[in-house]
Amino acid sequence: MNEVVISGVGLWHPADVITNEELVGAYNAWAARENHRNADAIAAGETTEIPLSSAEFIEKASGIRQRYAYVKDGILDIDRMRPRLPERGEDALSHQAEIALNAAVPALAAAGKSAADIDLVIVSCAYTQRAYPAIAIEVQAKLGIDGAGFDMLVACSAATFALQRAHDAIAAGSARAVLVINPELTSPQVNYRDRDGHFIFGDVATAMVLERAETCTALHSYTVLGTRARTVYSNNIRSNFGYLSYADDSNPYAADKLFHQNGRRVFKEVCPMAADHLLAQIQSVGLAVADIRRWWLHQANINMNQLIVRRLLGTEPSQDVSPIVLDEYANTASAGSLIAFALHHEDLKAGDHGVICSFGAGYSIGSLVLRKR
Ligand code: CO8
Repeated sequence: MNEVVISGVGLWHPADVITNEELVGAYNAWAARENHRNADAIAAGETTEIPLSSAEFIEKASGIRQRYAYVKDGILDIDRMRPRLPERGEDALSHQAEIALNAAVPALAAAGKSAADIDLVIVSCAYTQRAYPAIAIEVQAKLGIDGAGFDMLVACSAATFALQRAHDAIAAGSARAVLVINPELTSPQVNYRDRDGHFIFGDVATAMVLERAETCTALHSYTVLGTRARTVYSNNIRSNFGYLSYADDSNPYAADKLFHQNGRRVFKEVCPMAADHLLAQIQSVGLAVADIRRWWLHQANINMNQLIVRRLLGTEPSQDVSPIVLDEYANTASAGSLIAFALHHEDLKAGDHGVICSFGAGYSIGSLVLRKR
């Protein structure tokens, strides 16, 4: 088996920011208008008042202060409350391929690799904007890569599960180097009229290059000591968006077609699963928790991350040990742990160990144990 390394990482975020205050301002203006419209029905007990949101609640409950939006226009407009995304023609570069390229190009540069070095492109994220042709093949063509590309979806664990696929392909010898890209365009799937979920997500793209150790020339590189993927079926995070709506006559724009969750249940069920998974993963490569210099964890909720690390280490986690990026980026589906890695890896010393771990819808948990070279 070939030794596999991560040799390049790329991160891109949109220019537009939406703060908690802006988001709550728009939601509350919409809720107040609806409540005013329905005042008689509310007074008669026929319907209930729509509750207001609060920026303080959002930051305290999640750690999120702002999020990036690929297209901000439309999201804060109470007559619309979704991004106003211009449709592109079939001959134009698609939105998702564009943001994928924005992360892929710096990842290739960091690895010192060109299109000729890559055999496989995996685009892996929570949603792709179409079923086919694969976004990965569009990106492959744009970069001039002669090989194969495919898309895969595993919600919040899409990135780590794709990194496992990349690792296995290189280890087995079916690819020399693999480009994994996570163009997380989440804002079109957010229900900005749902108080429980309107604040959770942001848009971003991340990418990584994996290759055989012997071809690596990168300044910062990491041997992949082990990978682990686990899924346990749960309905607590769900989107019913899909191609059957055309045939089953359901409303393709109904609330159940957008992201919805039972956040409290997710919190309670996923934290212990993630901690147990990480412990087993670290032990399986012959390491102990104390050997891990840095934890690049999924970024859904700051309290969740602190609970998991506290459970593992028995101490209060610091930003140095377990960096938090969701205050700036919010939950970016599968890209969160890779953003944490992209922004917080260069200071590690040769021999230091770190863990990338995602957890979320499915449920799905994915992890990689790394050693800096
Ligand atoms: N403003 C003010 N009050 C609020 C708000 C708000 N916006 N929202 C809820 N409240 C109220 C509630 O009504 C409740 O009031 P009461 O006590 O009177 O009933 C109170 O605040 C507490 O509500 P919760 O119990 O719901 O609040 P929590 O403390 O549990 O925090 C969280 C809510 C932040 C959602 C938290 O539960 C959480 O983060 N859970 C984990 C969720 C998670 O990790 N989910 C993963 C989802 S991501 C994923 O898997 C990827 C999916 C694919 C990508 C999708 C792209 C769109």
